[in-house]
Amino acid sequence: MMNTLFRKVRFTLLAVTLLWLKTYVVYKLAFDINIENAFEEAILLLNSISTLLLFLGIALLTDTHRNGCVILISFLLSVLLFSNAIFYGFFNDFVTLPVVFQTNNMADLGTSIRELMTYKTLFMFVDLFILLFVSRKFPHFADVSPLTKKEKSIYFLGAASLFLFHVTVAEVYRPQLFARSFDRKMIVKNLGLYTYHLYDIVLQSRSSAQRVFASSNTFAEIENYVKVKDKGATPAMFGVAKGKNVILISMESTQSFVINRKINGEEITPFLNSFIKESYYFDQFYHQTGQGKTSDAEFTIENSLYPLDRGSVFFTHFNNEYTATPEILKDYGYFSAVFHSNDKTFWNRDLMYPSLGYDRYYHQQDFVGTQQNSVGWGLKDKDFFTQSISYLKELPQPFYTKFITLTNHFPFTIDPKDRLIEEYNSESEIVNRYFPTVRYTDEAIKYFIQRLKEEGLYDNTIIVIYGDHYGISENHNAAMAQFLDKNEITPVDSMQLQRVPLIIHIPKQSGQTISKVSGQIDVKPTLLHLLGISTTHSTEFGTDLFIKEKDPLVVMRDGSFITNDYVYTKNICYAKQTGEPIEEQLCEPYKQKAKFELRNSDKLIYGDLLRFDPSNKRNTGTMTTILE
Ligand code: GP9
Ligand code: MN
Repeated sequence: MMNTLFRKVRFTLLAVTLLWLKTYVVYKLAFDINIENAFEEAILLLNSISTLLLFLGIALLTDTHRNGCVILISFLLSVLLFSNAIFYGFFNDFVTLPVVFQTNNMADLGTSIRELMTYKTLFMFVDLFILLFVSRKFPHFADVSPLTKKEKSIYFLGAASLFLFHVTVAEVYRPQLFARSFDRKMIVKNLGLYTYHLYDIVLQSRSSAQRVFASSNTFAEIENYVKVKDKGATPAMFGVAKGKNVILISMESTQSFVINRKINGEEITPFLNSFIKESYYFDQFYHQTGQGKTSDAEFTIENSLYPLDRGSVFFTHFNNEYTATPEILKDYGYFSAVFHSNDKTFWNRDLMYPSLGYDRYYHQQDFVGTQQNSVGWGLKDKDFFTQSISYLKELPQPFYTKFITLTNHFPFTIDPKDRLIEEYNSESEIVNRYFPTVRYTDEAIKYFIQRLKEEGLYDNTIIVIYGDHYGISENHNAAMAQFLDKNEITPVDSMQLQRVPLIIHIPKQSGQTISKVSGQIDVKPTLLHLLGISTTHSTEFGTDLFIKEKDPLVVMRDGSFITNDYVYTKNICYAKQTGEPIEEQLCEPYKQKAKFELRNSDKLIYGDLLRFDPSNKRNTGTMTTILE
C-alpha cells in the first residue's frame, strides 16, 4: 500500500523538496540569520519541511487538477518567500500581516525595490518551471489517481506528527519562543518562515480581539505603573520656553555616527556640528523604532509610548484615542501642523494625524514638485524647506510644527549637482552613497535655520532636531567596520549604532552636551516641561531628558536594552565598556523591567485604553475628520 501511496504523492513530494531547498537557499542568501552551532544549522535546514508537507498536502484533497493545485500552492508560497526576501533587504525584517495591509506604502517603495531586484530574483521561481515540465512531459510520474481515506490520513498524520515534533524540539531548545513575538528572527530561525506566518495570523486575530475585551480596570493598572515612574522636571528648565513656538525636524535615516566626523578630510555634518555647540545635544540618545520606521519615530516622540512589535501603529491603530503633544498643546493656544512632501497616505498619515491632534497637514499636494526639485520620494530637502517657509510664516502663533525630511532615504540617491562631498570608498554602495545625502540634508537644515532668522521666527522658537531611525542596516557591517576603523562590528557596536542625534535649541540658552542614556520615548515629557506643562497626570513611559537619573534604561522594540553599564541584545548580556559577554544575571532585573514596559505600552495600544483616561478630557471617541 505504501507503494501506491508514494506513487500518488510523489509529484507533491517533488514540489515539497524543491521548495524546501529553495527556502533554505533563500534563508542563507537573503536573510541574516545568526547560526551558532551545527544543531542550529540543522534546525534551520529542516524547519520548513513539515509545514510545506501540510500546505502542499492540501492539493491531495482534490482529485481533479491536483498537479495544477500543487503548482499554484508552490507559486503562492514562492511569492511569500520572495516578498520576504525583498522586504528583508529593505527593512532587515520579515513581513507581518499589518505590513501587508500597508499596501499604499508599497507603491512608493518602487525605487527602493528596484534597487534590490537582482539576478537572484529570477532564481526564485525556477522550481515552478521544473514542476510544469515534469507534469507535462512525465504524466506517469505526476500520477493523479485519487487517494483513499486511509491514504490521506496516513499522509496528514505523518506530516502533523513531524510538525509537532519540530515545534517541540524548537521550544525545548529555545524556551518561550511563542512569548517573544517581537523576535521574528528567532521564530523564523527555529520554526521556519511558513510557521512564522501561521503564527502571525494567530497574533493578528488575538490583537483584534483585545480592544473588545479591554476595560477601564486595565487602564487603571497601567496608570498606576506609569505613575511610579519619575514624572519630575528640573526646576531650572521647567517653563524656560513657555509660550514659544516649537519646530521639530525629523532627519531621515540619520545616525549619530556622522556627527563630528569627516570623510576624505571633510565634515559630514558641518552645520549640525556647529549648531550643537549652541544647543543641548544628547549624544547617548537611541531610536526605538520597529517596522513602522519614520512613523514609529513620530509616534514615540509625540506620545511617549513604544511603537508596536508588528506593523506601524499609524496603520494598525489610527482610530485610537491618544493624548499626543499637539493635542495637549491645543489647550495652551497652540496651532499645530506637519510638513512632509510625500503622498499624504504614506504611513496612513492623513488618518493618523487628526488622531494625534494636528490641525493641518501640508503634504505632496501642497508643494510644487518638478523633475528638477525632486529626488526619490518627494521634494529635495532644500526645496521642501523653501516652500514650507511660506506656509509657516502665515501660521497663527504659537505653533507646534513638524518637518519630515526625505532626501537622505534609502537607496541614498542624489542629483550630482547637489553632492557637496565625495562618496565614501568601501565595498558597500549604500554606505558610500549615504554620506553625500546626509551632507545634503545638513546643508538644507542650515538653510532652513537661516530662513527662520530672516523671518524673525528663530528667537521665539524652540527647535528640536532628531534622527528618526537607522539608515545603514547590519547588512553593511563590513563597510561600517572600515568607516569606524574597527576589525568588526560586534553586537554591542550594533546597538551603539542605533544612536541618533537629538538636538534641542532653546532661544537665548547656550546649551551643552548631555550624555544621559535616553531614547525617543523621553522627548514628549521633556518638551512639555520646557513649555511649562506638567505631566504628572498624563500617561507617558519616558522621563524628562534633563533629569539626572541614577540608572537610566533604554528599551528597544525587540526587547534589547541599554543601561549605563550593560547592553543586552540577541539574548546575551554584555558589559558596555568592554563589549564582552557577562553573566546573564546582571541583566536580569532590567530584562524584566524592559519586558514589563513593552507589555504595558502594548496593552494600552491594543486595548485603546487611553479612551478610559479620566484626565483625557479631549476624549472624542472615534476620529472621523480627515485633514486636508
Ligand atoms: C516617507 C518617509 C520615509 O513618507 O517618512 O519613510 P521610512 O521608509 O523612512 O519610514
Ligand atoms: Mn525614515
